[in-house]
Amino acid sequence: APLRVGVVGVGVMGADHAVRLAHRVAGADLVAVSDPDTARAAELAARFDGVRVVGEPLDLIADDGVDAVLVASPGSAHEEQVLACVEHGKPTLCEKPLTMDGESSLRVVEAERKAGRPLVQVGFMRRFDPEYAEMKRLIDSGDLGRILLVHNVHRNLRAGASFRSEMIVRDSLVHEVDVCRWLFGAEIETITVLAPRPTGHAADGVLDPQVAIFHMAGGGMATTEVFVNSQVGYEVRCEAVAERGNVTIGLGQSVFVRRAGQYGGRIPDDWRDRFGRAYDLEVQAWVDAARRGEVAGPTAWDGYAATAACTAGMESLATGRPVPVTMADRADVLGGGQA
Ligand code: ISE
Repeated sequence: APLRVGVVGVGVMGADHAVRLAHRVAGADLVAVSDPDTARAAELAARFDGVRVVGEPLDLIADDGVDAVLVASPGSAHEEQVLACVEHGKPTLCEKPLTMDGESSLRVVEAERKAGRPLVQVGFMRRFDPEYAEMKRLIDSGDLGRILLVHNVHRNLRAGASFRSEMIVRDSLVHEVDVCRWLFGAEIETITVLAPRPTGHAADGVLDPQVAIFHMAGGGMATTEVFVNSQVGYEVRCEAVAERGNVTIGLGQSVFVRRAGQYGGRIPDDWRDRFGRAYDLEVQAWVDAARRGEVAGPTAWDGYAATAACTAGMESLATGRPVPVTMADRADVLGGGQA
């Protein structure tokens, strides 16, 4: 039988995932949506056949007619909702960030461990992007030698006034945190987040752009520019430098147009466009794994490691100093081998 999926939170990403689940993902039925804004939830549900609106997110999670939950609410609601999913034994795909800080993410890891089986996948969709996946494959093949350094650029067209300096770390830089842990196969030991003078296009008091430096366990390093009010469009680039070669992704040059004395291509407005394929592959992989009682890709531990690094990153942004990332010992928490 298809996996009956409920979506919690129907903002930009929740609505996007609902369409994906209803029309593009095999082996899943979108059966219910929930949002504190019930009018918005009802509007979304009306676009599909047989999708219920459940007023309370926790009621949707507990609902016997829902087998699995996609959590796309604001990050501040994640801890309570994901813990409830784990308690009900429901496979969960939680949008990033897993929770608001390292300590609360560790509570999720521990709850899942007590449940005794993998239930939580974190929405780091870049791991499913064909370009990032090919970069990872090349690095892991060893053909280019050891990976030494990664350079990232992460720009958004613009951000709302509520998108404060810390969110640039917690909600945006968190993607590079995950990408670098994944590419290096190592944790971030120390993180530094600095800011040049802010753009005049950022809201008052918001430090945008920012520059982050990760020192990885084992000696690798990464630099990242995050600029959420770039005025240009959605640009995500990554260059991995290894001993005998380097790999660049995100140049976005697939369609190249020449006209009227100019040449160029399109820059997407936002992540739904640039990473549309990655989200499709991610949600399909989640559904396939959930039906087998497994998790595909980024685990609760990955979500924890990312929020722990971002918690240190937010402190660094405030103090201007490098901050060590403090994390629980993996073997202590997970009891050896388990991912
Ligand atoms: C947003 O939440 C995302 O996840 C996007 O990928 C990122 O580019 C953006 O800055 C975040 O706000």
